[in-house]
Amino acid sequence: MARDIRLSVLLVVGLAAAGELAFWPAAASQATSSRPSTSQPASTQADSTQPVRRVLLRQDFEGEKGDWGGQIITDNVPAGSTRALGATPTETHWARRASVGNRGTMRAAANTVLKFRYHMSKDIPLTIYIMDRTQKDNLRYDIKKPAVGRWTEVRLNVNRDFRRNDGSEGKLQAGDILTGISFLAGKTGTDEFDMAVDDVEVISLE
Ligand SMILES: [Ca+2]
Repeated sequence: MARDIRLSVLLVVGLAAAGELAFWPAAASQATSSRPSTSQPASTQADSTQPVRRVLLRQDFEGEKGDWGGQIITDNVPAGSTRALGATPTETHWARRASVGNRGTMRAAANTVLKFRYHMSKDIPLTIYIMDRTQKDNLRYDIKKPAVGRWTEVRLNVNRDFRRNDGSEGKLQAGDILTGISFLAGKTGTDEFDMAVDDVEVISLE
């Protein structure tokens, strides 16, 4: 009995190795034939569903005047840049604030990406607010442990990563109207440090 099983196993392995076993080549051919049959529609589909990329906001602070709040700095800026936006003290709550795009509006997509560079001189959490005018609340993201002493690039998916500032689980929805972006850190009267941002971009993918 055991010998029969061994022989059967050997037979199966032998036939399979020779490519003569009916179900194995069938499965293999199914696997290979499914590739060409699906690759064509898949690639067509991929082309037609390539997200449309729209730059909703791009600010490098290189121009003399722009839609921002803070103080232009020219020392210790990222490589390839001559100017960045330094955060300035606020009288209430936040020790430092820099803001961008307060006068315009942006329509969010299903995927709305925020990119920027920041520089912090101290290990103080960096909070980002994006005002969602449709939801009438700020959307918030916290960088709890920012890099200190070096320019660092951040890329966030606002729909996925940000939450409403009221503490609810509400998220950014496609079609929402966004306005200014604020970069905030520290507590007024307590924290002294330098913070700057550069190359702020909001991109919609839909
Ligand atoms: Ca710049």
